Amino acid sequence: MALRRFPEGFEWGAATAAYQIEGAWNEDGRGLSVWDTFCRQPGKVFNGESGDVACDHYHRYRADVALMQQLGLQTYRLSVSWPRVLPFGVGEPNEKGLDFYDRLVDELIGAGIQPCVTLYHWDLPQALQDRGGWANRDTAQQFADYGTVLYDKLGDRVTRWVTHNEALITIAFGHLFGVLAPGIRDARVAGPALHHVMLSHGLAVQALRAARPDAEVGITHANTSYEAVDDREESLAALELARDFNTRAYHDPIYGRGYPKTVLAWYESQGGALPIQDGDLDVIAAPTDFLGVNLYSRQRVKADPSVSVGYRNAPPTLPVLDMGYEAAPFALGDFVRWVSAEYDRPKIYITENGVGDDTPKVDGEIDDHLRIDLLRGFLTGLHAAIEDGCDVRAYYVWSLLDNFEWAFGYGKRFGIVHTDYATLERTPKRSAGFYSDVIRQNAVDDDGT
Ligand code: GCO
Repeated sequence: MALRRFPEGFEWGAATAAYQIEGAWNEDGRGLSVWDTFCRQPGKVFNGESGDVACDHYHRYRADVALMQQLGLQTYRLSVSWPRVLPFGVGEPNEKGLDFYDRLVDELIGAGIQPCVTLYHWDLPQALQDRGGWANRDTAQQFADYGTVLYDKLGDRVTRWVTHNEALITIAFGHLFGVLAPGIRDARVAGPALHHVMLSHGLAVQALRAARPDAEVGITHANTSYEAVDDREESLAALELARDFNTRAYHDPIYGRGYPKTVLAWYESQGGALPIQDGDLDVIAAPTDFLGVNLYSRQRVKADPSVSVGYRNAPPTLPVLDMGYEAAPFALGDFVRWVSAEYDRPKIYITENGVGDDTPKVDGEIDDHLRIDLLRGFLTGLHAAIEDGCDVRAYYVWSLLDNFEWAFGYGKRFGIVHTDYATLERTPKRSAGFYSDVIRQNAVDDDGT
């Protein structure tokens, strides 16, 4: 197979998130997050599992960084647990919590791995949720103040910051469908929460510019490459509605376009009008340095006037993966082309892309060839999009380790490294070797598509 070489200086990394890997849920002064609460509600998480222990990264971070170095990672995307740093979300920082991230950053830099720090990967302090959480406008400024605590402590070494991970999921899954923390199912709450999450991003960008003017900052969104089931006018209109609600709602304001009218109208119709105040949209549109793209699949959509948003997802036509979405490796390149054209070719980091594949360990080996095949396909499509002029500079595979997959508990494995949850032993999978080769060559062997 031909080798597709990535541009000189392209960066290769892996991503994780605090609640999914750290454990130590009640150690060294960490406060409660909405996920600690959610996991303790019967029926919310598969098998009643939680991130209490997870991968115990809090205690094993040195060995994990050594593993990253062994794999050849050039950069590593982590998230900070807000309640570990500010147990009640505000007030005096918990020095032991800050010290963990201080040591982790030093370990990464000592290993020649550039940290990329996400401020928020869904673990809101429960104390703030008790005061309304994202539906309370105060949380937006409290988020920026939390960011300043990190910028001050880590900003002399961390130069790449992500404000939010997947605001869509925070809002849709956490506040509309109720299937993720905080488990709310109320559009009257979700609308204000959406706006305050976006406002908090803008305030956190402003705070970074004040504290660390030389750093780079962006936001990471959950994405799907949407396609119409056919080229009938109603289907094409359904496609644009899907993009409005799932993509433009979270990207347009960042790029100074405000919210899509369809989204504003829908939330108003549901009693959850977005409480936009004068100046808010300018704050949200504070210039950013990159766009973080997370993507796992594509979704075909069709018109359906019987539902309030006017479209619905169409049945799959490709093999369906363990996570319930289609095996569609072409989706990454397709979406990168679309988002580049839609938003005037921003600098892009692929901040998450990977495969849920539960291939077991047999005789000490994990032969996860499905993950390798799909990663090869994703990267082939990404390379083609870069060749077509998209400005993609880095790729973070999700994930370094098998970890806590939210409501799926430990039932879904996304790591290129296997985690034995009984012993917490890490075992690189076959895909880890594949990925190390990609990093070393800065190239992927073409998947022939
Ligand atoms: C997400 C989250 C990750 C998930 C990953 C696999 O994109 O949903 O950022 O925390 O674990 O995507 O589903």
